[in-house]
Amino acid sequence: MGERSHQLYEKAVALMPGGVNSPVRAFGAVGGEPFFTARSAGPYLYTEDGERLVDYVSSWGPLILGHAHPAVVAAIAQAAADGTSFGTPSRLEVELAARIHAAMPAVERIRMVSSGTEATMSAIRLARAATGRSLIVKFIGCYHGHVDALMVSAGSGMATLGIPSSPGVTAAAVSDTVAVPYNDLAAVAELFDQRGAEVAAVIVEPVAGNMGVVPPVDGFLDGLRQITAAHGALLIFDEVITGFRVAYGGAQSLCGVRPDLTCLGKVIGGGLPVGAYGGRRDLMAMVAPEGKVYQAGTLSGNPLAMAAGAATLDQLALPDAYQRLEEMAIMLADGLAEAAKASGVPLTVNRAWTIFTTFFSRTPVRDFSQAQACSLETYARYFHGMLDQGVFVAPSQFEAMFVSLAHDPALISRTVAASRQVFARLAETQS
Ligand code: KE4
Repeated sequence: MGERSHQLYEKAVALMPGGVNSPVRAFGAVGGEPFFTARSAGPYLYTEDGERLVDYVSSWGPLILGHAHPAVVAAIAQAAADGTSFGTPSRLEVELAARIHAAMPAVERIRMVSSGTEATMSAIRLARAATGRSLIVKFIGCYHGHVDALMVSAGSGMATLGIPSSPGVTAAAVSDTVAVPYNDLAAVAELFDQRGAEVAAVIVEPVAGNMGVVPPVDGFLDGLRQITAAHGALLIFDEVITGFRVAYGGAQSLCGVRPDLTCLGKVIGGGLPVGAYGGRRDLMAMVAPEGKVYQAGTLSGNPLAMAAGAATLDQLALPDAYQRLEEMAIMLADGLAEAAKASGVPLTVNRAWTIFTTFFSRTPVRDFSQAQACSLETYARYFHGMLDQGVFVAPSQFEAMFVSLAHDPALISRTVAASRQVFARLAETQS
């Protein structure tokens, strides 16, 4: 990358681990030094070295309107002029909470926090308190933030006892966590046959986005709903990615399954730090100060973040927003698939409404073990090839591609055209 990014990277590495404030930004999965962004607008990132990149990472999901949307910037500016934080309740918190509740009837009441991690951490604490049980069931390859109890990397195959996926996460912290393969309802049923009475909750991404996009197979989510209800366990939908991304009402509005608790983040903050958890009225009544389940946050419900989130949702509520997003996602996903096919590069594309992933695999990808079998080396070459063409896709095979309302069909066409050269070069070096 350019000289200014390199100089900044040198300074950044001296000050911050990997020179970044979140690991995936360091390009570790694809190699090379990360570029530094100076500013962004619409569908573009502008690097410190004057390059303009078409952005399909979307700050990992939040920037569904594109960067620096005028309505969002104006809302933040107005909120800032009225004060950056009050430490008291504010109208803006009520306004965002009301929008989310109206969009997601299962979210009968809600608590704002400052990240998706806080949302899932709080939701599992609440589930354990509400059921008096300890066991949490998650899925291999699903990521719910860096909560100790959910940092479990389990082997493939049947139910696997929690194995810490990071140093510093103790065996004790994950001793009440079990991971099973995504889309494997039989594995869930078997686990519940053996230990159902111990399970506080199943937490699931209703569309997996952290192994790359892996949609739920037919009956998977309905099955989770039935099994958890039958055993008195709660069902938690982690919609930090899918909430207001795949539809205004999130994945739960599309799959027809009503979770007991929902975790949100990303889009609801419009690019500012916001997470939230919410759900059944009787469960949320257990959260302090009404109940005894303690959870708190200095900047929870921050007025600037609330304003950015509300302004974002108001744009998404406009007619045809999701139709446009899905049409562009289809155009891009199909275009990339056709470009790869024309060059003879094996590619499997998984799409769920407005999000998708291009897997460098000859076979279907329905769980993490199949995602791991992809050619990560080819993905890395694809990433750099696209970057050389001025297109920024996720610097990891295990992430989603995001379009925004700032993209348009002409830009998608140019991206597909650029990809043809990239796939052609991949094919040359492949043979
Ligand atoms: P945050 O704490 O990063 O706001 O949210 C954690 C989280 C929870 N649940 C799901 C389904 C998520 O995808 C995430 C965070 N996603 C990652 C990558 N997809 C964010 C990128 C990063 O870690 O820098």
